[in-house]
Amino acid sequence: MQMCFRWYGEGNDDIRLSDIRQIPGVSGIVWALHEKLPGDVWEVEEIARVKKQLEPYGFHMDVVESVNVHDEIKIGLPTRDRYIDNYIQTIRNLSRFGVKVICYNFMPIFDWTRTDLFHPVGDGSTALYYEAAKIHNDPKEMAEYILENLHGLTFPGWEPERMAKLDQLFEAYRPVTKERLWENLRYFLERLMPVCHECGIKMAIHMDDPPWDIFGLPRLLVDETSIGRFLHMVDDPYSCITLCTGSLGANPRNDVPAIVRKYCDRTAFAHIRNVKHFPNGDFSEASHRDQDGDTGILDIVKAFHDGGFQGYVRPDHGRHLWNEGPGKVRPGYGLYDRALGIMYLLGIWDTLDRLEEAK
Ligand code: DNO
Repeated sequence: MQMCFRWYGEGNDDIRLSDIRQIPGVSGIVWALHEKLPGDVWEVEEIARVKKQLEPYGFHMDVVESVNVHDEIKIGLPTRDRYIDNYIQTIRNLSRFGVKVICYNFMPIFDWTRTDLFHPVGDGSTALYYEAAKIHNDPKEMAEYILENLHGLTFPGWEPERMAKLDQLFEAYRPVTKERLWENLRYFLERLMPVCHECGIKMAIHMDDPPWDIFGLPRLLVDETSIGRFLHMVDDPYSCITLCTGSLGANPRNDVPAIVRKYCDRTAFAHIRNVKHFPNGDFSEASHRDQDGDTGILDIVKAFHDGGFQGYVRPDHGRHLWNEGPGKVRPGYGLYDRALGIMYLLGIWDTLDRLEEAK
């Protein structure tokens, strides 16, 4: 397991690389060119700039999250090939810098979806929260709320340019049934695989968050069966998953440790976080500590350890602690709780290593 930390880039993240350097065990930065729109080519000079920023701290840049997929690819329009060619060029450019994994998603219109970005947890901290009843309402209202609370920060999947065209986007996705979306995903991946082999880069799809359809939009990667379908559909060692425990764990019926055991060998990247469920279908994000949520963090880490997981991992969202209030922190991506999460995950991992040595 190689521990990483997500960073949004110079001028786009209040957390400094020198802060991250002080968290024990972090070897790499999970990065992206956040100013790029889906469909743009990431140019060599732009990637080189990030490399130069990371180098003094000794961080690797093996994992990119995310090179976002253009809507025309997801919708399956005839013009998609142009954007797929751009994606391929980006893969080639990234490979010149030793990138090994691209985390991406295939969620229509919205990326992760929450109804409250600063919900009180009960201990003085706040966390991302999903109130099931609110999701039946107007998607525009939700998008406006989220953009307002990002306080001008860019968040992949929530590009203001795209959000301004929500009506058109919903219209364009109207013919895209779940089956067509699967088909469009297959088309995209099959075109990418030869270049992924050539460049040594794995495409690692992120789970859909939350793992069910929202606002009538289909979502694909939601449980053990759908992950199996995905891996079988393009059965290639370069088509992998980003196993996000919190996304899958939002559905209490998902046995996340069992899913880890089953698909560990095709997991290139793991996002580990904890979720607490409420009986009415709401959920809140929680600290990484096992008993603070319902996801089964101890069993999940044990499952990765038993599977000999060599891939990349990052703590996922954290709560907002201490001085990390609205306007002062990127929702879900504060410094402190993610650092605490890392120490918890590494504590479990190191103990399991020691127990194995003693056998
Ligand atoms: C949420 C993240 C996702 C993820 C994308 C990958 O915080 O886990 O936004 O980065 O879905 O494309």
